[in-house]
Amino acid sequence: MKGIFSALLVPFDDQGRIKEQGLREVIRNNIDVQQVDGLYVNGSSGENFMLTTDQKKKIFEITHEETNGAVKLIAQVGSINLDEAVELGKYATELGYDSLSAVTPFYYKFTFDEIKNYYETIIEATGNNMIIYAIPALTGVSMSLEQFDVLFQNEKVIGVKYTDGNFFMLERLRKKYPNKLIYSGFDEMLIYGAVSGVDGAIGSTYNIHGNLAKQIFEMVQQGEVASAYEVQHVMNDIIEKVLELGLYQTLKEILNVKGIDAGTVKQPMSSFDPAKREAVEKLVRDFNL
Ligand code: NAY
Repeated sequence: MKGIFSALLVPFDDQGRIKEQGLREVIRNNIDVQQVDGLYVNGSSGENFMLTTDQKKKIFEITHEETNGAVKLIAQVGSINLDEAVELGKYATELGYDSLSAVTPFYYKFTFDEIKNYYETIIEATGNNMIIYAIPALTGVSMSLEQFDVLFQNEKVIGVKYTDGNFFMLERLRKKYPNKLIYSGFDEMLIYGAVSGVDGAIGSTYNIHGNLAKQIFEMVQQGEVASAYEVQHVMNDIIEKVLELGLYQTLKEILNVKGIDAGTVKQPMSSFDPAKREAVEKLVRDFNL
């Protein structure tokens, strides 16, 4: 379960339907070209929170079939509809996903006891392992070290996907929990996570440059931090441009330029602006993506 995981992008057509063949192409690119160690399925980058339960199941199913055991699979099943989270958790577990993950419940100001109960309910119903998905910038849920402590007491909670820039907290978690899996969540900060001793990283941009992420991660593990920093500079030049042009739309358009059918994003996100196509083509050329 260690290493670089792509937060899998999902191609949609302009009616919001999943492009199955395109999804298979995105998966193959991740495995065969980027050579990532695993896929994080139905996360933010998969536009999960805009999908129906059936669409989420379909994505779990296609991904499981296409990967056919080649890489590790984490199923993000979190939902503020706990019944849906349980249903998806059972579904992914039956398919054989290596672990579940669930975003902290959001929108309503849930108490910590409610958050704890949410995780315990999914774990109990599925019997599968759980990786907490902490992303305070999007959920507004910022857990304290003491609260992580409580969740980590459950041995089925095997780790956390830590999408935050609080490296003091990350260091504290690492020291206290050498045996829990910690995944770094912001691609532009990968090197800092790697230096902090994370077990891996999960990110959207690894769909287009997972190979660079692997280099950074491996260099840091071999003590070659200065070289890793050079690669992070390159990765961040790409990420900076992607963020400027629009995150998911641009990641998909980069794949489209390369001949991988990544489709478009799901409404209410607005589709890629064709006026930006030239800038994307230049990005692909300049960085040999
Ligand atoms: C997810 O579930 O897809 C993720 O959270 C992956 C982490 C990404 N966060 C979001 C909100 O997309 O890869 C990051 C992020 O896109 C990247 O660092 C660019 O900011």
